[in-house]
Parts: sequence; C-alpha cells; structure tokens
Amino acid sequence: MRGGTSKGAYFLADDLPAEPALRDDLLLRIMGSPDERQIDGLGGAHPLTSKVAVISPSADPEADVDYLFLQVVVDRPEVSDRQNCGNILAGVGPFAVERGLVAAGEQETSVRIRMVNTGDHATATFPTPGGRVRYTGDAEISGVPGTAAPVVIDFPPGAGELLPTGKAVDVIDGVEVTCVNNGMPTVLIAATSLEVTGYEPPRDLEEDLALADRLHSIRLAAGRLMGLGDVSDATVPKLTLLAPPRDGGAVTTRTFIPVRCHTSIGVLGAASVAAGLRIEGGVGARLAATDPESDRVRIEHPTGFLDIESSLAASPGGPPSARRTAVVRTARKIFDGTVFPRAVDRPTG
Ligand code: NQM
Repeated sequence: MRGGTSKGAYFLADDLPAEPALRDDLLLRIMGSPDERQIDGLGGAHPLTSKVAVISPSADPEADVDYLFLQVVVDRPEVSDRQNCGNILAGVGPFAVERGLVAAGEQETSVRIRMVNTGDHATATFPTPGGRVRYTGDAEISGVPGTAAPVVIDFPPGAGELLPTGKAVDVIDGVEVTCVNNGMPTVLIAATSLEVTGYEPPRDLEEDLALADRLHSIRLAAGRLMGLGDVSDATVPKLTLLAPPRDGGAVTTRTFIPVRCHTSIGVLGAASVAAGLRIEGGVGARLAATDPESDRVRIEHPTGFLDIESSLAASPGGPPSARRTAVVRTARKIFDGTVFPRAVDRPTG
C-alpha cells in the first residue's frame, strides 16, 4: 500500500514468524535487501519505499489494532523497529478493514491504533460507504500525484517528553539545535548555521559531503543528549534544516532520515517540527512564521507542503507538552497477493 508519501508491504502479524530474527530475515528477502537497487524484492530502493507494517488485533482496551512499523534498510542487512512512521500509519486503518480486523461503518470508519514502536495511540478515520473502504476522493497531498480519499489521523498527546534534553536549545559542535520529540525524535537546525540556505533540492544536499559529515556528528551527539544512546545504526533522531517560509507557510524544511534527504517530510517528523516551532527560545521560533491564534501549521518541504494541526499545553515553571496533533493523509491499496521471498543463500562450491 501507499501510505501518505511512503510505500510499504503490510502484513498480518500471524502471517510472519513471531521470532523477530526470523521475521527480519524473511522481510529482508521479501524487500530485496541488502542491495542498493533492491532488484530482487519489493523494496523501491529508497528508505521511503522500503517499509513494512505488521498489524494484529490489539489487547489494549484503548485500541482496535496494534501497528508495528519496521524500516528495512536498503543497503544493509538490517531491519529496525526503533522508529515509528506516520505515513505508513495512513494505510493501517484501511488494511485493518480489508483484512476483517475491524468492522466497517456504513459511511466512515474510525480505527484506534496502538503504535507498538512508541506505545503512542492514533485514530484514523476514512470513508467506507456501504461498508467498503473507498480509496478515491478529492484530498490532495504534496508529494503524491492526483487525489484520493482523505484519511484523517488524530494523535492524542504522547507519553514522552516534548523536549528530551530538557532545554529549548543545545549547542553541538558549535551549532545551536533544538531537540524535540512529538512522536518522532527530531533535531531542528537553522539551515544557515550549516552554511546552506535550506532551499536546495534534496539531491544537492545529499551530494554535499562536508554537510553529511557535520550532520552525522551532530546526530550522534544529539542522540546521546536525547537519551537514545548510540544512534550510529539507528534511523532516529531525524535532522530537519529550517529556513524562513517562501510560499506562505510557517517554515521551509529539508529533513534527513537520517542520511538520505526526504523528498517531502514524515508525518510524525512534521508533528515534531510543528511543535518545535512553538518552543519559546528554540531555533525554530526565531525563523518561523507561526500564527499564535491558530493551531494550523503549514510546513513547506521539497515537493510542496504538509498542513498539520498542533497545539501545546504550557506547564507552569516547566517545558510545554504537546496537547493535540492531527493531519490529513491519503492511502491506497496497490496490490494484494502472495509474495515469493528470495531463497536463503546457500554456500557455493
Ligand atoms: O515521520 C520517513 C515517512 C517517514 C516517516 C522517515 C514518517 C513520520 O515519510 O511519521 O512518516 O522519517 O524515515 O514515511
């Protein structure tokens, strides 16, 4: 399925081995990793198209289904559960209805989802006229051609700290950063403090090897400050370069996930950016144009913008916390069938 601006393989948990090492080995062979072209599997040779959702009925009374997100690394034999994905999340509700885990409503269906990676919850609402998922509609999201049915996703406040380092600003390698987590650990950096404008195309930024070195070093240090430990092999925290808006939004972004530069922006990444822009004294507040009267934040990215509703709750004497986050995405069923994984390699000779 396509979920938002990502694409992945969605599985019922029961159809995969329960043992994580066996499951991951199978998923690598299904997606065609490790191989930078993923030529022998379903993966699309980019982190945004090498994703897996594992869905099962939930034992949590607050949820209908459990959603485990797995990032299948393209060019290394690695599968990571250390991050969540709000784009792939957009396909979880429709998948749950298609597979009979949740009964469809006559007009629309709301599916309560427990996101296993973080323990946070989300509710996805989408049209199901006559009890069948409708994928067509007039919602448009930047980064996806055409229009489709809206999937409205609501996120109640998560359990973690919005400012995991306890500070609005940390200085790493002489660069001011704001470390924020509103569903996705993200390091906000003013693009100009890394000698780029923040308006460059993703490919130009990816080819800047000096920039890559600096981002790598900042990320390792930020990971430790954020309590994530050694993140050299993890896909979090993400790094978002910020610049003043150019198209009427609140801010322009270029997000590293964490090596490739996102062609748009992740949903939970955007949730973290939106919340981060409202942190008093943070690097985002200085250059963003947020409207204090409105929860709506338009985040510009390389292929357009993402609108997100984000509000914070002040806590007297302490850092603020997230109150509510909501976003509109779309999703589409692309293929339903049997996948034939690459066989386990046998030694030759
Ligand atoms: O932040 C890419 C994506 C994502 C994650 C990434 C996402 C999110 O666009 O919620 O959706 O940051 O690796 O799919």
